[in-house]
Amino acid sequence: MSVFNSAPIPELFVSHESAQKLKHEAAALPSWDLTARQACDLELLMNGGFSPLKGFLGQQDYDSVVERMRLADGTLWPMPVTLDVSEAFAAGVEPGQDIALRDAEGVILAILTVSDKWTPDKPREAEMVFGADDAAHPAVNYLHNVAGPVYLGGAVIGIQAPVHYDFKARRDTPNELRAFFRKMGWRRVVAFQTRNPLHRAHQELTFRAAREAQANLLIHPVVGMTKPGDVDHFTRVRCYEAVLDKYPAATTHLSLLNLAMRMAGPREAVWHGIIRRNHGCTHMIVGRDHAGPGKNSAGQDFYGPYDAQELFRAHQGEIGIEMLDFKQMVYVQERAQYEPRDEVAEGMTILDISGTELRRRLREGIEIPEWFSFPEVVSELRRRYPPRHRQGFTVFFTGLSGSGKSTIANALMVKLMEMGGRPVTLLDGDVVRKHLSSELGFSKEHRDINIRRIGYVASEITKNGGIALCAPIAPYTATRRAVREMVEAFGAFVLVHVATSVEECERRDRKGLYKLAREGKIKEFTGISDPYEAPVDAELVVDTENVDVDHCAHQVLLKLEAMGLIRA
Ligand code: PPS
Repeated sequence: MSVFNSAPIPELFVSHESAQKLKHEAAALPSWDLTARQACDLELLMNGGFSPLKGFLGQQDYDSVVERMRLADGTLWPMPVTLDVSEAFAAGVEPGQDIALRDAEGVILAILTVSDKWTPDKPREAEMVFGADDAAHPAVNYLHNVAGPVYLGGAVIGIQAPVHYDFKARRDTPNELRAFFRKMGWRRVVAFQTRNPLHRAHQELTFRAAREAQANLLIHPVVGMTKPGDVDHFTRVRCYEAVLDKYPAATTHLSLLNLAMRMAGPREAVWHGIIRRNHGCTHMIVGRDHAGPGKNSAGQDFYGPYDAQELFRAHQGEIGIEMLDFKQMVYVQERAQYEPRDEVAEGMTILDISGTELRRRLREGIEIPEWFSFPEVVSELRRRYPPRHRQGFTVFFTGLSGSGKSTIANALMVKLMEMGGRPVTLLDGDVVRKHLSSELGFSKEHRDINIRRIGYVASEITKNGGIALCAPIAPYTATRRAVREMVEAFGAFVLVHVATSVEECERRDRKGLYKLAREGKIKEFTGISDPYEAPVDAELVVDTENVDVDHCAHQVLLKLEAMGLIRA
């Protein structure tokens, strides 16, 4: 174990000449536009990061990975790496056929020789791989609400690697890293996997690990996809660069890994180990709650804080890399240094700032102490996360037709404009259907497209520091959640449920639509002949019965004030 092997790892790319030829031939093949996650997976398949995989898993390997964490031939592999597609696309593809895999701009990156096509049992995949079929887990949510219903498996022929325009010099393939280690004479390398900015606790952890293993250090942050709501990778890389000169240059390297994380805790830790082995590392740090997905829908942790270390330990020999396990690092005030929580002497004062507390301090512009982080890192974070009253945000009203969403949203808009400071845009249901979604009807599919468009525009407005007020019906929980995720990447998302009952809406029937719906003249009418899933995650529920509009809008205003989004 942990024998340094600097020999190149097999890649799936064909020669430059073959690639040119194949590219022309592939243009005529059925082609699949890769999703962001699939593009990450394909990159690591092609460059050997996912070795020994030779392509997207076929059905037999998939079943075996899901069931027992191994490929069908018994090789340890903990994560299903599958190509999920739509039913419509799958219908036109049969095993034995080649398809072209294209990036978002249409560039052909690879050819997949389809060996298998099947409809996976997603609840089973969720239970077995992620530990619960609970949509509070980001990967389970992805599985059910983002991934297509059909999987294609087969060998990949690599034509070209996805192009990245950002931080080019900081990205290395497994073979580039192996060559670098060889050149530097590094025979022992400990990898530090991270999806967060580096604070002092992390630095101490990496110092201790390198010392313990007498190894060089590879800071290996994930820049592909991480947990929704994480600090974006642009900001993080600037933070990493800011602290790099606090490390000894001769024994430290920073390299970015374009992995799409699944937040699968223990299984993910094993996967990370295999990936780091492929990148030429001999050791890997596994800390507390490695690749943890947060709380489940009952408010409990999905995995125990040290489950990942246990599973890694049990498979260490096969992973081929040594684990350096650490308990949580905490700051001991009297000793003015970081120590693993279980080594702190009795009677000492432990200081710690959680991720949630850090976000609160940034949001509210409160001091972040020097013992916690480096001033350079804090200033990058402050640049990215100005206090809330200077950030953009979205207020998303949901409720039945005629519930009063638009009226309240209009009143709120005027009040916000009166206050000034940020531009306000109202994306009202009817207005959106006129300008953005005129071709859409009211089927579930069309409603979802409509809401995602609204979410996209709202997230852009939020990103650019404005206020977006949305007032569609938005009857489906999963779609509202998708919009929340889009917006929360850039600012606050305030869901307001205008909870007027269907009886009251029908009694008011301001547009005469309920009457038509009852008569069957309008089909798929929300609340009458189509579902409305009332939110359980609303920041505010307003009751419009016996309350005037002005008061409702004022309630929202008070909520925004309480959240620090506007100043009194
Ligand atoms: S959705 O589900 O969110 O996409 O709907 P939305 O775009 O908000 O709907 C906007 C208005 O369309 C009118 N309308 C219907 N609503 C529901 N079901 C059916 N079948 C339907 N047909 C037309 C309705 O007046 C909605 O207006 P609001 O502003 O909600 O009263």
